[in-house]
Amino acid sequence: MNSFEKTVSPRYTNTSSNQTTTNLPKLYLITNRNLSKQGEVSDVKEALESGIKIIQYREKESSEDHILKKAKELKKLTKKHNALLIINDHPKIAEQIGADGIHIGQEDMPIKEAVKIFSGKIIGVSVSTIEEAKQADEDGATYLGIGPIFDTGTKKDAGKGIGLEKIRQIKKQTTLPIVAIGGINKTNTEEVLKTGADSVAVISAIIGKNIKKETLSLLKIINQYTLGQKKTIKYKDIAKHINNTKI
Ligand code: TZP
Ligand code: MG
Repeated sequence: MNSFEKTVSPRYTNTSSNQTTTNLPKLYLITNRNLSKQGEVSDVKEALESGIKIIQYREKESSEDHILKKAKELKKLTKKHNALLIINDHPKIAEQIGADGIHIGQEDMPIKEAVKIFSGKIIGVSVSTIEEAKQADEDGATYLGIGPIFDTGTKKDAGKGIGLEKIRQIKKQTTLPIVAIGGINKTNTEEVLKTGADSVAVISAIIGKNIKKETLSLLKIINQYTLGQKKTIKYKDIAKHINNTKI
């Protein structure tokens, strides 16, 4: 296992038990320029300071120069906080700034091509059907973004929510880590996690709101759920969780 696999790869083989281990952070924040009140860089800085460990820079409207400049700033911040930075599309920019990975949709570059360019890095792929999920797994994706789970106003062309059952169905077909996305917020995070999703990705639950407050609320829900799932919890682990949650 190389240092990348140990620290950031969401899928690696645990050599002692020979089982696939998931270490994708459980709360995944995606930037959004339109909803942002203070700019994406400030949004990300506050979210990182509140404990978020994975950020996706997703920018659809700006020039490549602008995206490159912002991506560099975000990389500095995520590095400082020991968090992952994923770039939506823009493989060249992702490579140039040394991002931890890219996220691609069904209409973007072929997954196999991304695997060639980003070998050893994270390649997230958006899927909404079992067929797309199986194909992405076969082609070498490192995680699946499944959505939209619920209806969302943030991505206008996302279509209707596909529902929680779809996560359960896809989970039966793949061992890849699953990031659920679309309409996820404080009121439904727990039911999303109950499906077996490894991570929840959010935009409007955090962006455009009080970033620190909303991030901490979501992390608290996630930590409580995760603690509840553990069969044996050492006292030290509980103390660590409570400290991390800062509530
Ligand atoms: N992909 C599927 S739904 C979505 C994306 C990028 C938008 C999610 O935004 P929100 O505000 O968390 O529903
Ligand atoms: Mg895309």
